[in-house]
Amino acid sequence: MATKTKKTDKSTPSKSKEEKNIQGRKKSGVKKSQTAGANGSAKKGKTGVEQKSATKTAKPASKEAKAKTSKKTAKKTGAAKVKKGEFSKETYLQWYETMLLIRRFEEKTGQLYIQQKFGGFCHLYDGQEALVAALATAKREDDRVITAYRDHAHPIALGTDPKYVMAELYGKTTGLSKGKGGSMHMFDKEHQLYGGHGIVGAQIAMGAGIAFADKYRGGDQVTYCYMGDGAVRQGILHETFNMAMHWNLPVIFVICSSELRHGIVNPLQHRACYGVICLLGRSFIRRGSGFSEC
Ligand SMILES: Cc1ncc(C[n+]2csc(CCOP(=O)(O)OP(=O)(O)O)c2C)c(N)n1
Ligand SMILES: [Mg+2]
Repeated sequence: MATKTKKTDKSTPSKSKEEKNIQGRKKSGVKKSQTAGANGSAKKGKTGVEQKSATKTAKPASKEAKAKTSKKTAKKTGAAKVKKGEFSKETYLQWYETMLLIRRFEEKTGQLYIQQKFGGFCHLYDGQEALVAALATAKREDDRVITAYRDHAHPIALGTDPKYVMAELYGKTTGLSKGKGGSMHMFDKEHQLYGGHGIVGAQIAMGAGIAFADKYRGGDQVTYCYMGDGAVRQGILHETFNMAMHWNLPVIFVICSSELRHGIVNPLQHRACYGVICLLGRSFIRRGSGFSEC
């Protein structure tokens, strides 16, 4: 991300809407996880597409020189298109890279599971990769993430080396949860991933609890709480939404259907289901509260 060219270089990715939003809550500078890509390139010190553009555009220069480099950069990266759209080309590439990494990882995981190389459960996330890839971009380094049992993709999107996820599947001590959790219980302290939970809906209340703790301590972190559409029918969701609304908790509930996998969605059923979820969500929108639909 090109943060230093904010005033002069309007065509650089730094102007894109999502990056502005990310920086809105930031206390100082752009953090590593947002600049270097969500696929672990920050951790490994690789030069991600965003890093490249940042180094190219961050050089101090005169106004004329800056204008020239901005045109050149725009030509090379296609950043000029950002003016019309909301996201930069770099961001799209970053998302694609993350989605592809997750898909390839899960394809291999599925094969190994069928070959009975590891035991326990194995829930895949294919078809839902875009969700974690996009939200990993929005997430600040210290924001929290909690999800259900379909959780291989989350640590990968957050920047964990996939080998630690695979080690967890194999029950190795080098795994994310020291081999004690397996497929459904991926935890990653470094990336603020609070699991991986097997009980449908359990993470809903825990997500709100984490958000409450942050608010209570005076922090400005946000908790991303993922759930499947089936979890919406759990009673705890209603209790949690109610409390989150009243206490104005910094928690984002992300609901996604695993039926998106392989495009097996029945459009009518799908629409009906999401219609109900939207109505339910709307009933918790209160004036002055942070609740809103998207
Ligand atoms: C409290 C509870 N009830 C039932 C189950 C059994 N169960 C496992 S997966 C599942 C479906 C959950 O659907 P959804 O939340 O939409 O997640 P998806 O698998 O579609 O991602 C159920 C009912 C469970 N794990 N926990
Ligand atoms: Mg579902």
